[in-house]
Amino acid sequence: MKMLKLPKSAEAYIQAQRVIPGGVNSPVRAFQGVGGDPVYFASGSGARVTDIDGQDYIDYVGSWGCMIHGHSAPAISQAVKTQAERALGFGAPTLQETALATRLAGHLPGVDAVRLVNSGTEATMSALRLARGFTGRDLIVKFKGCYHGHVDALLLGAGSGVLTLGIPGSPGVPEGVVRDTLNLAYNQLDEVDATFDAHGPRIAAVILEPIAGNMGCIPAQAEFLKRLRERTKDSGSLLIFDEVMSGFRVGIGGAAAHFGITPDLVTLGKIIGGGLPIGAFGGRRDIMQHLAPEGPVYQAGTLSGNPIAVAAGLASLDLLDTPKFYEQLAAHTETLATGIKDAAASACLPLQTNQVCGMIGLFLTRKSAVQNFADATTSDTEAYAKLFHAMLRRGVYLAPSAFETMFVSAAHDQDTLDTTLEAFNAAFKEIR
Ligand code: KE4
Repeated sequence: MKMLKLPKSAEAYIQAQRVIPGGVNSPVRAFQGVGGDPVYFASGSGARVTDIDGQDYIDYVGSWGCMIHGHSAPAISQAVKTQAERALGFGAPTLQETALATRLAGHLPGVDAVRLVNSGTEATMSALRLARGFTGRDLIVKFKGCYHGHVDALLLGAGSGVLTLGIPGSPGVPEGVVRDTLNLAYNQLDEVDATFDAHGPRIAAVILEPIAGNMGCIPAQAEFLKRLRERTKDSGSLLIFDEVMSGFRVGIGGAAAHFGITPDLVTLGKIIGGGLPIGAFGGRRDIMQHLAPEGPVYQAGTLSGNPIAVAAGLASLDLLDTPKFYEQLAAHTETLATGIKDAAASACLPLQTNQVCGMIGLFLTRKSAVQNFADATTSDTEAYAKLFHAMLRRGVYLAPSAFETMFVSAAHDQDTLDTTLEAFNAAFKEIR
């Protein structure tokens, strides 16, 4: 009997599962949110990626938001090559680290000093420790549906992988570690007021995604952020904006500038490394100076400030720092979001979308608005899974989970958007 020739990705997945848990190095990649086997990619250029079977896709994951300039942007690749020929790393200070920290502080409201780390998780974990060390308090407030990496203290009711896998927290996180974490409803003022009325003087910090991207894309409401800023200031708690995803995506000053609200600390990742492993956290000098070796709060990292990642990050920021960049990205985001809504409407499919520059959230729900985790979970995840595969077959790679965000890059030009919208029109009609 002629054996059915499996696509190379399917073969690769079988091999990977022998030596990597679940065959992947990050859970969301395993397609458990949409079914089927993950696609293995071999190369990327601009808005497109190519899998190991030679199939091309228009990519709306972009390494989860890192590739705002598209894949293999020449200036970033060249910066990496040049640095790699000099040295891969020292575990000692380099001029480039100071240059990147200076650039970040120069663009981000309220940031006087920055510490570079290696991932978004490291950034949020370190920012929490710094906030607790600076205030001498233990309580942390987070919001349902916001994901801040796999930090023990924040892995409860998180978005992204945890939400997709339906694990409200995770085994292995000791009760004592989450005892001091409060998990409130996003965009809702009553729980914020009640929590600060009851616990204000004990709260070290509030951490949130000011533009959530891990329960689908849900921007905070201005009134909600304003209240958080007021209540944290009044109670001596710190406000931490987790901008690992939104930083340098929605604008050169991030969500803080977008909303005109200055946090006490901000966490960063993804775009500031041009796609290479990086994270950072920064904020007011009087807070940051509590970090070792200047202060008592310990934080460290062998590869923190690695020159290759920093070179890629500097090149990425150079490409962003032009007046037209965000204007063009916002215009393309608007074109795409509008086209997707029109396509769903013509297929008589219930669809809500949220969007900010460079980010689109798709919610297959009849709700008139999606403003928090409870709204987001009314999304029809089975319908999303069908949409995902209908689009994949048409050469468009969406996030393999209903609770992620579509990322638009500078490389998604009008032709790319037109091709994408043709695929959405056909896919919506197929799945209705
Ligand atoms: P990393 O440790 O994955 O670099 O960053 C964690 C993190 C922190 N904060 C926010 C707002 C984030 O979005 C993330 C990571 N984002 C997910 C995408 N939804 C990463 C994808 C994955 O987990 O594989």
